[in-house]
Amino acid sequence: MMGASKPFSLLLVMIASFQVLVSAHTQIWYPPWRNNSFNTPFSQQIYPCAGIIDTPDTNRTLWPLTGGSLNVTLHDGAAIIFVNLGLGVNVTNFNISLLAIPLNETGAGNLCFPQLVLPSGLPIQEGTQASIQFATSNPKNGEGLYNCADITFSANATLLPSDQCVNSTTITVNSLFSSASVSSSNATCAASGAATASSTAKASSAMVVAPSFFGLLLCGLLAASL
Ligand SMILES: *[C@@H]1O[C@H](CO)[C@@H](O)[C@H](O)[C@H]1NC(C)=O
Ligand SMILES: *[C@@H]1O[C@H](CO)[C@@H](O)[C@H](O)[C@H]1NC(C)=O
Ligand SMILES: *[C@@H]1O[C@H](CO)[C@@H](O)[C@H](O)[C@H]1NC(C)=O
Ligand SMILES: *[C@@H]1O[C@H](CO)[C@@H](O)[C@H](O)[C@H]1NC(C)=O
Ligand SMILES: *[C@@H]1O[C@H](CO)[C@@H](O)[C@H](O)[C@H]1NC(C)=O
Ligand SMILES: *[C@@H]1O[C@H](CO)[C@@H](O)[C@H](O)[C@H]1NC(C)=O
Ligand SMILES: *[C@@H]1O[C@H](CO)[C@@H](O)[C@H](O)[C@H]1NC(C)=O
Ligand SMILES: *[C@@H]1O[C@H](CO)[C@@H](O)[C@H](O)[C@H]1NC(C)=O
Ligand SMILES: *[C@@H]1O[C@H](CO)[C@@H](O)[C@H](O)[C@H]1NC(C)=O
Ligand SMILES: [Cu+2]
Repeated sequence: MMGASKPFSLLLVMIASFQVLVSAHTQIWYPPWRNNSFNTPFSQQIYPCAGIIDTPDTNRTLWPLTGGSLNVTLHDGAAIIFVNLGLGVNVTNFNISLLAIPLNETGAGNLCFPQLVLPSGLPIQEGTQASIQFATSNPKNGEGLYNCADITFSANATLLPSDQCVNSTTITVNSLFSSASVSSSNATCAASGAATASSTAKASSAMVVAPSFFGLLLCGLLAASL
């Protein structure tokens, strides 16, 4: 009986690890993430930081005052990527965007930003504590995944050396809607409207909710900024 249960439990372990791989989402390597969000009771689906609290034990990485490196892995096939910053400890309001326009990413692999540029005018000085939120949205169903890394801004910090900051050749990254003109709000809104209309023909209506939502959101943002 024992002999028979061993391969069976091995199979269970294999199924369990396969499920982890299937649901494996994103991972922050640098600055080191708050904790391993693949472990229970954490879940990357929990906003804003996978259900992981910023405790006094949390690792805080020194990060340059003018913006630092971010090294992540995307395990899924496609993602709309946002990188946000929240100032302070235990922040819940990640209201500073470190990407001017969200990124449209396809393929699984590593993505490394040598230096994310900070918006000007932030109240950041030596020792300011903050958290970086790496947020992705599944372009097919809108599922959001979140991971956070905690930092302390400092002039002592360095950027990652280039041999430790590389993008995989397996992934493609563009600005969201880069194929459409962003020179006027009309062009972008017309393009996203057309994309929604054409995908409605071949996909269920639920599948197009997220793209059309992003289209409207981006149209609204662009219209507001014009
Ligand atoms: C960046 O991520 C890749 C794996 O995806 C890893 O090999 C490399 O060590 C990471 N670098 C740092 C500094 O975290
Ligand atoms: C915090 O950093 C230490 C030293 O780099 C490392 O050993 C530890 O695993 C990190 N903790 C977490 C939760 O990642
Ligand atoms: C963040 O808040 C939690 C719960 O309110 C608390 O336990 C924790 O110590 C706080 N973290 C820091 C770094 O103060
Ligand atoms: C990371 O999470 C584990 C539970 O998975 C917990 O035991 C540990 O204290 C956490 N580490 C930090 C630095 O919060
Ligand atoms: C972000 O939120 C904080 C706290 O709610 C607020 O003080 C700050 O002005 C906000 N910053 C921006 C850029 O909106
Ligand atoms: C940066 O280095 C200086 C000199 O070693 C030190 O006094 C200061 O505390 C460091 N800053 C941080 C945020 O660690
Ligand atoms: C990786 O791709 C991102 C997004 O296109 C880009 O900003 C970054 O500079 C690339 N990293 C490297 C090391 O070329
Ligand atoms: C994202 O990129 C993929 C392939 O690179 C492209 O087919 C798709 O239309 C793009 N989506 C948006 C919303 O820009
Ligand atoms: C934007 O589109 C509307 C309706 O399609 C049109 O009336 C208007 O002239 C367009 N504006 C520009 C700047 O192209
Ligand atoms: Cu996933």
